[in-house]
Amino acid sequence: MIFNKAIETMPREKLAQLQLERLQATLHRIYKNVAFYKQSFDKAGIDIENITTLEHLADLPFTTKDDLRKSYPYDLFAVPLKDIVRIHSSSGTTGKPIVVGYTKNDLANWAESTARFLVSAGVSDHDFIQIAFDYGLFTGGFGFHCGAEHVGASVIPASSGGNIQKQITIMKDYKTTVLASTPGYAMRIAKGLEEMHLHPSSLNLKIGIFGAEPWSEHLRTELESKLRITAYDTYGLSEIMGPGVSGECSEKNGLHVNEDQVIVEVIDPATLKSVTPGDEGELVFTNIAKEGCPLIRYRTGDIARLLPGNCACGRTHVRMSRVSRRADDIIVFMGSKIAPAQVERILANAEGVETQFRIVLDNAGGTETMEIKVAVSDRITIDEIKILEDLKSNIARQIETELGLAVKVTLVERATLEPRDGMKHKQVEDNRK
Ligand code: DLL
Repeated sequence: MIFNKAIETMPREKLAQLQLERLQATLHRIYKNVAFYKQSFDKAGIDIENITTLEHLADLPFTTKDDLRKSYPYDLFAVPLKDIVRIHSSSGTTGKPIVVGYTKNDLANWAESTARFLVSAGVSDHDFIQIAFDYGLFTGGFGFHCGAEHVGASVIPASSGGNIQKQITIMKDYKTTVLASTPGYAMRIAKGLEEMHLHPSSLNLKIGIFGAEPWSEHLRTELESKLRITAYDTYGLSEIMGPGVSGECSEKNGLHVNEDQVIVEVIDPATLKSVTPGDEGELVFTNIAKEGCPLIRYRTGDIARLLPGNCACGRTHVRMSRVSRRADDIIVFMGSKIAPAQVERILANAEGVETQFRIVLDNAGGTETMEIKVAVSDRITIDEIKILEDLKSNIARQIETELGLAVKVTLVERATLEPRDGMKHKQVEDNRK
């Protein structure tokens, strides 16, 4: 099934024309209403009247996460605040979160965007969809909630708090047919079923919509077999829309990008030039239908590629591969995205420790764990036990308060934190399988 046939199967030429018209309208609005973009275009010597083809998009400057942080909270909004009807945000990597605002039209477009991917995964108004993405400032819960209502499915806004047993009981009693969550959370549900001695066939589940963090074909196979479902990948980011940017169809061979909402480019993060079509690089998105805070050429930090050729499902919108990795050092732990710089900032304010540290991630035993090894200051000797215990609990408390994560803190001597061969980022040791 295709939710919006006219848009999703639009001939490429017509789609390009629609994109150009929407791009031009967006550029005019932001040049007039957003001081950041006026300054940025003026500085780059851009006359937006000269953006007359889609190729000209490459002449425009990029927008970065840093630009969003500096504009905290509302400086990138392109409409008066009275027209903003919803605000979401995503945790910042250096303290300040980024904030996004939606107008009524933006919410309608967002619901339509996620609805398309639900329908392309086979969800209909006969389904019971349990949304186990977090509801709150994070876009996952509300993004899929509105899309699922738009489809007419019966929505169970379970969120991801609370314990897994409760989640499973709801799933069983309410006869849930679709689970929307992070793949990591779905794995916890699979493990919970085993612990509760419940066979997946005692549930009514048939579809899983998973995203918000990187996952693999291997994990897909595992989830499909453990939960007896067909699992689909769905991608998005708060800055651009939240979920609804791209999602898989029944072919499960790449994620269709909602190209009437965004223009996607893939660039080489080193040269900032477009890669050869089909090559891997950093995804860059431009909002062309957003009123609240449209972004131009936003650098996502996500590495993927665009797939050539047509899709057998009939949709004409381009497909992207899974996100293979991030260009930066952001790590995903239990559904939260953390930059090592956040830990560094907390340590910089802590007494008695250096700012050298290592984040050690593991999932031995099926549960993800994070340990933070911190170098003790030379001023404290490693056998001053009481002081060390206080230090550890202060840091752990600070991390829990600021990042919302329960972690184990271990104090070590600085020399033990020298990076070892094969470590991708010197501050992170990821032993997760
Ligand atoms: O994760 C929005 C979302 C919610 C997407 C629910 C899908 C489902 P943020 O918290 O801003 O927003 O995080 C965005 O998460 O830049 C990617 O690095 C990563 N990400 C999101 N989806 C995927 C995916 C939401 N399917 C960041 N595969 C993005 C790999 C993903 N990484």
